[in-house]
Amino acid sequence: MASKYFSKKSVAQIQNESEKSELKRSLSALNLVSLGIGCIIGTGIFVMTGQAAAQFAGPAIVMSFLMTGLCCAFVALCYAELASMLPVSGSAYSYAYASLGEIVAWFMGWLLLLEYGIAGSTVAVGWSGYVVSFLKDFHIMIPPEWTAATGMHLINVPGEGWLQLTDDLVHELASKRIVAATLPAVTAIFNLPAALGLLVVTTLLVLGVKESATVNNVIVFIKVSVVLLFIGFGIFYINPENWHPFIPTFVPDTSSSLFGHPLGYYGWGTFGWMGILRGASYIFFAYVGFEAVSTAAQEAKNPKRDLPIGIIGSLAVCTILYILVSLVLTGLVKYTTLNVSAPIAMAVDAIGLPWLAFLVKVGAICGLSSVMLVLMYGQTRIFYTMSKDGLLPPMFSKIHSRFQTPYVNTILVGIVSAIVAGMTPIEDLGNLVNLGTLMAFTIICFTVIYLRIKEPTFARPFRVPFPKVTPVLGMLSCLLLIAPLWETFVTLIPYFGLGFLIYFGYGQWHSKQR
Ligand code: ALA
Repeated sequence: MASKYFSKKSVAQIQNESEKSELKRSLSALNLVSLGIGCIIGTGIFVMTGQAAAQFAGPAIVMSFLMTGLCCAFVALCYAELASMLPVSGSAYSYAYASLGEIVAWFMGWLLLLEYGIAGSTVAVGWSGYVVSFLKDFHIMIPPEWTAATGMHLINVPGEGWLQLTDDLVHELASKRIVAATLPAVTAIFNLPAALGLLVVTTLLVLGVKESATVNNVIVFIKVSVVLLFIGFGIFYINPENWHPFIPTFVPDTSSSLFGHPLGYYGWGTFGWMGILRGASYIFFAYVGFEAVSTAAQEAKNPKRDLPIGIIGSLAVCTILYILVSLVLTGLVKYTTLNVSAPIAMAVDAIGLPWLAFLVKVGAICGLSSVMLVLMYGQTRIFYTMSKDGLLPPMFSKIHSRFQTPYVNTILVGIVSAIVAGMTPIEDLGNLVNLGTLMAFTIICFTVIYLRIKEPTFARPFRVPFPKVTPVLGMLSCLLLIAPLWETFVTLIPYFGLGFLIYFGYGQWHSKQR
């Protein structure tokens, strides 16, 4: 009885679908590495690094990056084995369908909605921060109440502009003899640039604009150049004093508590070793996307060899860049000042290099636009595949007669992501994405172990080294990073419930496989 929920696509069927693909095989190993970098470098490094340093880890955010990089390396090896074995698009969802069965595949698809759809909203919020800052350089001011998540309190700090009102900010102003209550304040209504950005991306996707390999290469070039410029110039302005203390400890100062809790306290994991773990869990977002390479399986010239190169290569490049950026960033300014919406540009401004700040903003805006496009594209294609399999209604695979794109699906995803981006703070969005992705990664590592036992003889052009250890370490490190997200997990229980309701109410009755 239960077995029907675990019906599987056979590996032969998956390979058959792959061979029937009409897509042109044009991507080389280098194109695949570039595709990976195109999706990886984004809001995580341009925005969240600063926030995580200011709130959780201080300069030791570098250690958080190392930790998360290691976790992703285990997972990347597992992904590489599956991608070389089952070179189909649709990534983790398809792998689950071929190995663990339909209900797990459905659950995976539901998790990927967090990884791709909500990640699209998260990147849009990061993008909005840089757009607002960029426009301000040209004296174009968007009313502040339309630049942040619904309900967020903002105050206008002389010389710095509109900042989120926090206890720390009030305290910092007080130390400069400025009383926060006397400054102009507003409550935000909606993050309009973020929502508009997503709607533009949605329109492009409906019209069938898909990032070509060449456009991707150009954008990756711009993005990586800006990051290298930041590292190359920044290194000469580092003040090693900013790295002390490297692992700050939180000392509650209840005497100066402002809103009923000690200043600078961000809950469990505020600084210290636990702060490094919480920071690692938060900046995990910066790594999200390395497995997007696997979605290009049907367009790779030599998928069995090049997919592993693409996945592992892009992850390696980004890990090195992230570690250098976080070292330089926390060396340029005191970590406590980094809790702003465009921290890298702010740090460069602070050391007196406005031209570099300008370039950073341009690079971030271009780079984040392409990440949004890739993530939203990925989301619509996952829904498309699920609908083709009968697990979602046919409207999700309805193709526009002229543009040849799944337009209903794209418009729906676009509108929902835009509303979510306009109303939700980046921290909450990031936590949702991280939790969903880490859960998906845990299943991926488990799938490798499962298939090694169930299909030991199947051809694996890329094999995970130390197969008894690597996937287990992958699962354990994902679970470790999930631990700080337990509150987000609790808030997601209704979401998971809804997912199963849709599967039992719709999916199981319409599944083509069954
Ligand atoms: N890793 C991507 C980013 O940081 C999703 O924006």
